[in-house]
Amino acid sequence: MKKKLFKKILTCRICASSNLYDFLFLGDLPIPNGFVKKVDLNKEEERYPLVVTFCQDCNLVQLRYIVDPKIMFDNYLYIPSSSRTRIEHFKQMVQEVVDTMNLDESSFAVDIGSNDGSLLNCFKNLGIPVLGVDPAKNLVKVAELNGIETVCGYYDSVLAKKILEKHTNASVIFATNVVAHIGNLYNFFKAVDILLDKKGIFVCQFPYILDLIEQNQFDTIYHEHLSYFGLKPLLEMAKKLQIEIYDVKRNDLDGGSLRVYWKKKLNHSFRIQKDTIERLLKLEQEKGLYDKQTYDTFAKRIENLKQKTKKKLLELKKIKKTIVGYGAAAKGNILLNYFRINTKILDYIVDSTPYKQGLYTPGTHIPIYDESRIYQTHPDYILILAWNFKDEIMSKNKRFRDEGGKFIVPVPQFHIM
Ligand code: JHZ
Repeated sequence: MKKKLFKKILTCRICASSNLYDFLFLGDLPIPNGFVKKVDLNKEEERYPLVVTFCQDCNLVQLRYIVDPKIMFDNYLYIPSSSRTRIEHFKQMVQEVVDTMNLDESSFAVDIGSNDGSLLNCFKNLGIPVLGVDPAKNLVKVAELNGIETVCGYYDSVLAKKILEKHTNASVIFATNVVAHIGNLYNFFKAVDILLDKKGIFVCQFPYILDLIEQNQFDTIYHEHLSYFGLKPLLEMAKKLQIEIYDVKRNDLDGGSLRVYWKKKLNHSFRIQKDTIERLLKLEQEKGLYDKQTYDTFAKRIENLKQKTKKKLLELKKIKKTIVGYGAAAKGNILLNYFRINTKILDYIVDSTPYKQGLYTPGTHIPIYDESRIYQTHPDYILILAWNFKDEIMSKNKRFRDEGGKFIVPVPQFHIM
């Protein structure tokens, strides 16, 4: 019998409550980074239910169905270095930590979900020793070629102890856009505690649920992201851990992210920013993040957005306009599949990631080319699927607009620029 590749969760990942409320069903979709080779276009793709649920006890928003991580991450085509904005963000984030922690060549920085080593490269350039951890075999090879030592595997307590056989405890551990991907959060955070130096800090960052809801960022909901964090459920989880949150900061990356700073409970060298934490909790409460109705309203808005967007794109096709996509992002693939946008609407998609070029988008089978194709075919409209980088994309394609082309930004609202 074929092994089941996904499972349904019955209890909350943080508080174990079964008081879960399903509020959004985006369909049975292929995994968002499951790009298809030309020879496989006629093969049926695996599809997995994308259902979002809200824990009415600790208020964690999470996926109902969990796909086996090996299917999603053992071979991974997304790389952070495809965006200048993200690399700039990494540089600033690293510099801030290096300054506040006074890190130097005797320190040790670890990045969990280190991908091609882009973040650690910022430490390396400052002379600080580094180690990456990532499950994607293909990307570990790339990181090693970039001179970033990387352990291949899924980070947990066993792996943390193995790292300690060869390395010292970490002065700083990063996990950017990683905690949302973790199934067993308690094991993961325990593993962070194991590897962290007693004076060290752990910094995690992820797309913030408040921005997701307010800005209609439904397309950042996909199989890779098991949890959609607000501050409250994280504080709930921290009660059972040996590490605690001492500060939180919002920023604009990826449409709005939350950066959370952790330290060991026994480390008193950092003051807990109680006011900042309380203020954010108050805001979450005021914005209705702890209320299931907020999520019902969100689901309705997304359905409306789908109808409106589809209608407008079809109107453009009716008057014979050509439209292409920009950025074969994971989020783009969710938008295309949920809105049912295929080659009848988009001729092709351009993407700067060499690993994605020559492949086809999962489910919708739109061909992916390098960015220069835009200037060979001169489309009328570009639909920016990587809307989180719309400024970067529009500024590097000024010529397209100068020549009469128009950009469409699909989120938070269909908008022609
Ligand atoms: P981007 C990934 O999501 C997956 P995606 C992951 N699960 C996650 O959590 C988020 O990142 C944060 C292209 N591009 O970064 C490159 C250009 O072609 O929004 C990328 O394929 N030209 C880890 O995939 C895509 O757009 C450009 O000038 O949604 C952007 O993908 C720029 C700026 C980007 O992540």
